[in-house]
Amino acid sequence: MELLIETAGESHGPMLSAIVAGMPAGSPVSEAYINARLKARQGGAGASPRQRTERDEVHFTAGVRDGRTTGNPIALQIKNRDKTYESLPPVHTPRPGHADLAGALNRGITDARDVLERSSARETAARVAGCAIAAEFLEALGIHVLGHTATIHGIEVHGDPDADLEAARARRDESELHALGDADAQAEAVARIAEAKKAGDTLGGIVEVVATGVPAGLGGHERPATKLSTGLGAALMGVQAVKGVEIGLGFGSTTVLGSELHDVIVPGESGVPGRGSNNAGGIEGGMSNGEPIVLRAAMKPLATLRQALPSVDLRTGEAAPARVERSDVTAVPRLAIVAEAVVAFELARHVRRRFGGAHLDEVRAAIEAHRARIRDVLG
Ligand code: EPS
Repeated sequence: MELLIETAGESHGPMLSAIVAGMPAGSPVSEAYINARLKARQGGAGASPRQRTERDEVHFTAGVRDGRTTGNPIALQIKNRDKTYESLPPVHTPRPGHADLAGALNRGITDARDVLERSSARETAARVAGCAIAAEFLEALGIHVLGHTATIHGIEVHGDPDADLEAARARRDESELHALGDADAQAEAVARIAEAKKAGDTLGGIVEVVATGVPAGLGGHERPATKLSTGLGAALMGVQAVKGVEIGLGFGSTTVLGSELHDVIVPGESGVPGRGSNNAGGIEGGMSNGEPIVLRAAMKPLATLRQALPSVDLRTGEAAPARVERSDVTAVPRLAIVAEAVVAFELARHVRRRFGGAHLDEVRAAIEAHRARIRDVLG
């Protein structure tokens, strides 16, 4: 059973839509849960005034009844309040770093308006809503996923999540950076964002996503396409402005010895081995190994600067400053929410692939049977 999501919609069009297909019947779907995710996605230091205009709320038009999935494809909508698409001016001077120029070259056009309307991170509202359905499914199976901000422009605001990720989520949601680190570091990063705003500049950073309760053995080592790491990497790289992804120690693993890096295998409860550490980030050989999954995604500074960078008018080929569009100073705190959502969706996709099931209860029973078999064989 393949779980799929597609979104449609432009940043200033009338609405965003998503279709999610492949969910089992009987999985809880709460509008309050999804709207809380949408609200978190809109919040955070560095967001544009647009976020005060929009009040993102999900409306289901298919696949959900009485707070449960029916097993049919799910359709949802989020209305835009700023729906000025038709009257917005053409964009002939592409912004360096944005999709504008590459999109104009892709389509052979001199007005990038249609490109930037779709490449805008506004799309992530529909994606977060669709992915939240998968997150609720995972939670019903005891799998929890949390995204939080690790750094802003190099300032470390990382803090370790609580063992109970739901407690960490409450702490994360209280932080305007969506971070778990100490208050002084967070205050420094907030001040840095204010400085960048004053200077008409933008900032990047890193977010971390942690998943607990993931059954061991999701994914597969046999082919690149079966690897959990392939899917998770693609899910994160598919988010606007993400330029790099790490699993576990990631690039940091290149500067330590193998003897320091690899997580020793130790005797564990009921015969199933445990691990001495988790530098692998819960994934070995493209499969979940039963430890928490830990991923990081790097986001570049946003490409829309109030201090416009040099560009070219695509109609004349002459130098001209890039078009200035309203934008965020940084979207890193918001990426924490989006990254959490897409990771949850990808994990749910692998749960569906591995365990199938037409109803949530069937999926739950299949996971239990898998765990019982591992205990039987190794215990
Ligand atoms: C975005 C620019 C800003 C952001 C927008 C993404 O929009 P506007 O130009 O209308 O101010 O606020 O993000 C959202 C609206 C959203 O909901 O995420 C861009 O250029 O990508």
